[in-house]
Amino acid sequence: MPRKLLFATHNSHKLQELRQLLPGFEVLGLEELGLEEEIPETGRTLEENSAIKAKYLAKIKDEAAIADDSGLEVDALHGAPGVYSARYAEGPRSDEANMEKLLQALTNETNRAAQFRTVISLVIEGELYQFEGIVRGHLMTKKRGVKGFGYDPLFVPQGFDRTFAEMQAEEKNALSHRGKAVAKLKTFIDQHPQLFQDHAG
Ligand code: ITT
Repeated sequence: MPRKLLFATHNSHKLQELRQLLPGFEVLGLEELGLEEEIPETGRTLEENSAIKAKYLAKIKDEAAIADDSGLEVDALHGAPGVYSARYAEGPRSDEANMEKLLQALTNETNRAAQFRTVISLVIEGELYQFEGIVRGHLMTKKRGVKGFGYDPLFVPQGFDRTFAEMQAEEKNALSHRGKAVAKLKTFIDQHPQLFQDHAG
């Protein structure tokens, strides 16, 4: 029987990526757990919001839980949109509007360097553990590709000439901020089997 892992997300793309990255686990998102409400992300950093989401779910379910808070940090914008990446553009949440706003903010900007950063939180037995993943790269001046989600059509990881949206999921996962953070989470799980036997088995 695969071990269950509760994941405090409403983002179906993140959920899909986590499932691919953690094949030995049955990863359950908020919808499947019958939790429709938005968890208030009142923190000012990825670390804070990631912890808020994992603690919220761990408390409600009285079980171990994980969360992912992530963002695109653009060098020329001093790290923006960062923690505000999901709602960068005004109005209803839209990847398209976010990308348009970003392209406008970078008009005539020659420094296109950026990174995706994620902080995965694990709350287990009342303790919080965090795992960070970063992928550096640069931003295109036009969208390319249709795979992935969020800002993927604009982001080319270092050493490549294709955007994340032009890559198969496996290729993105092998390079991505989320892939790197999950690799650290996996190492932690392997090093603490007793924690997972008791609480998520
Ligand atoms: P949950 O809080 O429910 O997990 P969310 O989409 O609101 O989902 P965040 O608050 O962490 O998640 O916002 C992250 C945003 O950063 C996300 O909506 C995308 O716009 C962007 N982002 C994060 N990871 C990305 C990735 O792998 N590819 C492209 N964009 C990404």
